[in-house]
Amino acid sequence: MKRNLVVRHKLFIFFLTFHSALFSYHVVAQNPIVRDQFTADPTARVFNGRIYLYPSHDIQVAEGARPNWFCMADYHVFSSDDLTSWQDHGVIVLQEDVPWGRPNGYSMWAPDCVEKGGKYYFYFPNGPKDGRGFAIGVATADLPDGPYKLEPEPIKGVAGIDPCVFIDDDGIAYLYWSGMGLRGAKLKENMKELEGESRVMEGLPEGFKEGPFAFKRNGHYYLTFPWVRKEGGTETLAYAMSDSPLGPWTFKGVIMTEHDNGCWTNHHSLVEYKGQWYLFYHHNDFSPRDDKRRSVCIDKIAFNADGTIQEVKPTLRGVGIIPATSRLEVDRYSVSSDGVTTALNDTINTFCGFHATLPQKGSWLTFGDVDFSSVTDGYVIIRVKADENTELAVREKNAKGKIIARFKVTVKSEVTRPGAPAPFRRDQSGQWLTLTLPLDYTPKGIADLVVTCEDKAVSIDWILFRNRQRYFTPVAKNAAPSQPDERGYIRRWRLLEPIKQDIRSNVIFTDSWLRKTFADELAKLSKQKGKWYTLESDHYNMKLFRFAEKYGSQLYGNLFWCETYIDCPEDIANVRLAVGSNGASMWWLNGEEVLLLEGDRRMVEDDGVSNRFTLKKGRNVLRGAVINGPGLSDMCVHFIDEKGKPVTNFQIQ
Ligand code: FUB
Repeated sequence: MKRNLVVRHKLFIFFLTFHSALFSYHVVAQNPIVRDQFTADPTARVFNGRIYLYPSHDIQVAEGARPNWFCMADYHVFSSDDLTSWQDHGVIVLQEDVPWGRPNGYSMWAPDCVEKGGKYYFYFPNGPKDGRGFAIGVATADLPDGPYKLEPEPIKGVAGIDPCVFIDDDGIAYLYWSGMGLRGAKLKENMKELEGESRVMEGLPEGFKEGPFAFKRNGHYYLTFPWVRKEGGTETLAYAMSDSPLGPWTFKGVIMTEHDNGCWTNHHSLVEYKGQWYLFYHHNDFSPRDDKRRSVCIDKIAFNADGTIQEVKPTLRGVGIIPATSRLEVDRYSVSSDGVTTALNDTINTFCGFHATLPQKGSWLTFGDVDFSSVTDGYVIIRVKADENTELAVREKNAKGKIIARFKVTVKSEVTRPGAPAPFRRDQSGQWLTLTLPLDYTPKGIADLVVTCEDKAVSIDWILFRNRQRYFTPVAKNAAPSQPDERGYIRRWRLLEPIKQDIRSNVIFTDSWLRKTFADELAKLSKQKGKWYTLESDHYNMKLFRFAEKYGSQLYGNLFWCETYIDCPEDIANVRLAVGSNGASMWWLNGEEVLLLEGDRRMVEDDGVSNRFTLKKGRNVLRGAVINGPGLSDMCVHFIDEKGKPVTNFQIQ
């Protein structure tokens, strides 16, 4: 039975590793940084310019494991080059494979990994097959993410947990661990044996200590460790300094105070990456009622001029610049107004993440360091839960900052903003809405994102930005003339801001109705106050609906005036205008009506073809009016010759 379990676990791990290798997970992370599994006891190392994370891997208590206790069966390694996007390289060591370990010990506690002479040495604690307590083993690899080859025996003379290896500037390596106090010893050149006896580190304060992490900075040696400073307390992170790698040490104080929710352990490492020091530590965010299932977090850490360390306050936001086009978990905010709260989305499946609640009008939260450089012009998508008529705004910089988009949630009409489309989706519970709105304003570069409650309470899960698909490009005043495309389609048009029409149904588009409407509108055209836009379409057709979406005040029920200047090198006789439009349209060449497409139409190429005419040498003015009630509007226009072939020997201004 036990063997079956082992085989099944191995198969499961094989699947996960294989799956990871094929589809290695990329998560864009705030705190906690790994969002699909528990991770604890983080050791971060920089290898070849990339940051590698070696945590232990908490799982729910497995059959045969000690109840209500730590339960760890393997190690994963993760890496990143920006501290926000983490790749899971899968399992590197599995308890069943450790030659000297208990195959079902579930005691793969805090590990470490260092590089020496181009080889990677992975150190890990585990329960030995033939005894109680813990031993520390080594596995070696040619690359930081393995494959790792396990040593047949654990390191002799070491009984304990939480190995940490520090290699000094002279190349001598030291092993520190927790076992009858915090101990340290030199390692032999082979990195797998102690050189002489170990000793208890002197000068450390009274109280429980474990999880040593040693490093050197500006000639100072540091020994940092989780420390229970008061009877019945929980772990802080603390440190001592020395001028020698094995002490004696001078105790300096606390780096991080006890977790305020009672999570008993903390465990950490410090690393410098791209000129900034970071503290990696753990907390039980994804398991608030069980502090043996923990998750790795990162925050910046700073040193004083004398080398002492400044205390770190844990943040939800964590570190790193996050692209606006990835999911911004704004519930992990940097700062907020009073009363803003966060809660799990699903208290059973906690990896569904969190949401933040802004309790009242005027509440806000700020999510720092969002990179907008890849957002040109597009949409903001936001997942919210709110009552009828609740309004919220997404802003730049602060609670009074420039509005990026403003939302009004109405349960019946879903979402409204004058003139804006708001596609939405509801989740299965019917409570959460995913709303999409065009941007009123696009921040530049790196900016802080702020969500403000403009009305009643609102809960927010995440926000992300999407670029608008490009439909056309504005043409500069002195731009060179354009050419018809290879099928003769005219892509450059001057378009007047859409003119609102009260049209409930397109069945009214009869010949007589259209003639009267167009004649009335044409008479008013020179007095129209709307703005003209010169645009080059990215497609053979001009997507008038998208034009209205960007420049209009309403999407549906519009009349579009379109003009283009056709410059011919010579007279071109026997030409016909061929048009498709959605909906009806009317066309004039040099002031003369040439074509009317009546009725409710879809845009079909060459749907209407005019009588023959001559395009005169020099400038010709082609003008069109497209009208549509409900539905998408667009049009495609080209000239064709006697044989129906496109006419292309002209330029367009
Ligand atoms: O993760 C198991 C143990 O909890 C570690 O080895 C300790 O440092 C503490 O974090």
